[in-house]
Amino acid sequence: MSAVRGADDGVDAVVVGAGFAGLYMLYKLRELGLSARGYEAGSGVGGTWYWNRYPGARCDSESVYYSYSFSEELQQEWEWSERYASQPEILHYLEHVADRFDLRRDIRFDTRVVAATFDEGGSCWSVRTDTGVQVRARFLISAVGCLSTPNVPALPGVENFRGPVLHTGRWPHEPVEVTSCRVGVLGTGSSGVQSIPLLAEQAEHLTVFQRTPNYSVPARNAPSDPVQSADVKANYDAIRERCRRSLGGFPFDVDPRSALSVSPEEREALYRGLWDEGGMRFVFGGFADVLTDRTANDVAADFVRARIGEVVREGATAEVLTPRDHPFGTRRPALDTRYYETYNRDDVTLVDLHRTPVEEVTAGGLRTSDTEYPLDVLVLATGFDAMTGSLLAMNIVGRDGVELRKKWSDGPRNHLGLMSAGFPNLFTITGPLSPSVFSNMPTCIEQHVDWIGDCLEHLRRNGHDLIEPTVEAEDGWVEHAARVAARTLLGAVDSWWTGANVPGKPRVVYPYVAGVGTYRKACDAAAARGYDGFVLNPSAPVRRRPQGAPA
Ligand code: NA7
Repeated sequence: MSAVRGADDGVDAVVVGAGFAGLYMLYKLRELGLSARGYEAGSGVGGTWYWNRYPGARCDSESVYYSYSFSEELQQEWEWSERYASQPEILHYLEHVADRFDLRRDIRFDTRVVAATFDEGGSCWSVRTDTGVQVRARFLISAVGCLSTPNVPALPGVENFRGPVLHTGRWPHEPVEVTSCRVGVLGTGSSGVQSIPLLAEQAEHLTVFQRTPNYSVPARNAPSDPVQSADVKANYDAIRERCRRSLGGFPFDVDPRSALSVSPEEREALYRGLWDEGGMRFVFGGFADVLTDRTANDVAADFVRARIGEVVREGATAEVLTPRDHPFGTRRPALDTRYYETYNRDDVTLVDLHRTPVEEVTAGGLRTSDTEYPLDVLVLATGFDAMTGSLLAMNIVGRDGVELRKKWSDGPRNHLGLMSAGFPNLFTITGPLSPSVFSNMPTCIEQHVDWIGDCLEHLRRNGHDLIEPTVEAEDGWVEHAARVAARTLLGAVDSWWTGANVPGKPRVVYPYVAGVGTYRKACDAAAARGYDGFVLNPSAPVRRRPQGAPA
């Protein structure tokens, strides 16, 4: 395997995106001796941590696990300052990684991939960018991230608003001064929950426009404890291995019992302990059936609801903030620092959009069905076209001129979340139908990059140029992922996990929810069996049923 023959500007691989996934992929390709070109729409590395600069932006995974494990030196030398790193610190970490491993020289910044077409004659990808560059590559590797295309709702009249309209996922790089401003925040997902307490402290008045109340768990952020950090570093191998075999990519797992098999006192004690520990331990460390049994789920949901009632002083406000329309954990729970306490402030107003929907944005504010709220700044914490938004925006065209967007018009179709039939040599790091956003992302990113690296090495050793899943394997995976999801409470709930937040988006459970450890075994098994479910070096399109043939 070598650079694409006959193409002056050919590289072995194009990697799209320079966040956690893209950086490690570039490192891996260099390690394999393959030439690579990275394209990144931002002016620097960082991906989601480059764009999400809103006040309070912070990781919901503890820093010591939300980090790379591929380099022992890196994980030993890097010191995190807090239990959960803030956006600037994670960005600094990724900049350090790019410099430490000299990755920037392979990346073209301020460059967005706008088209990628598989060239059957040349058995390679022809990739076009918005800067007019055309490059040919044997492999096309998407590292575009799961949460990178902002979901901007069509708000009537928004073009008339006199002040700035800021999406949390495209926050300005220069400081935003809101001290003497009336600020409105639309959205109470993780971005809203993180930014609202800080905006409330800064703004003259904050109005929060909430459609669906979210469950939020205290993060219990704190400065890093040097003794704990040293202990983690001394035991990193075992900790990382535990993450890789776990449900959520963390070094802790669910309690294997049913919530209903223990006494109310024992349940309360378990949840109280997890609540006091804070963060993802509460989300991923509860009883095994919390996401599969509605009654078991009520135990966790009631526990959180009771905490909201304890913190928020005004009863009517507490009720509006209390989620009752969906089970706990079926939408991504937020982690917070003083979120519910913020509603006890005199300079914060909560508007229930379920009761009084948005009618329009005016020049001076936002008008709901009963009131116009005067605003100087409007913050859209309205989320993302998650998991497929950025991937499909690349206009990927595979064999026979088939567009990925069309092929996936009823939902993503791929094998193991990694490759789609008819799109040879296209790999999707943390693609839909892989655990991705249902886990600690770096754990899954490293697993995918390692799997892809091993696969490329296997192709080279065996003299293959192409790899592509069979339609049968893909059908099997899509069906399996749907079956696993159907055993949970997730599918019935509107969320960005089910694509319900973007009008017209196909409605499926996008992440693979059987767990990180289970998923890893499936990927490892396919590789160990000589890439079972894939065809290597296919000279012709992989078997398709002839039209009209019996199914
Ligand atoms: P989310 O979790 O998708 O939250 C978006 C929020 O914006 C949510 O409260 C939505 O209400 C609200 N929203 C979206 N569109 C509208 C309109 N048109 N009107 C009113 N409210 C609206 O995105 P985040 O950025 O907070 O978090 C994304 C992930 O990033 C997060 O889970 C972490 O993994 C990191 P809705 O719930 O749809 O009623």
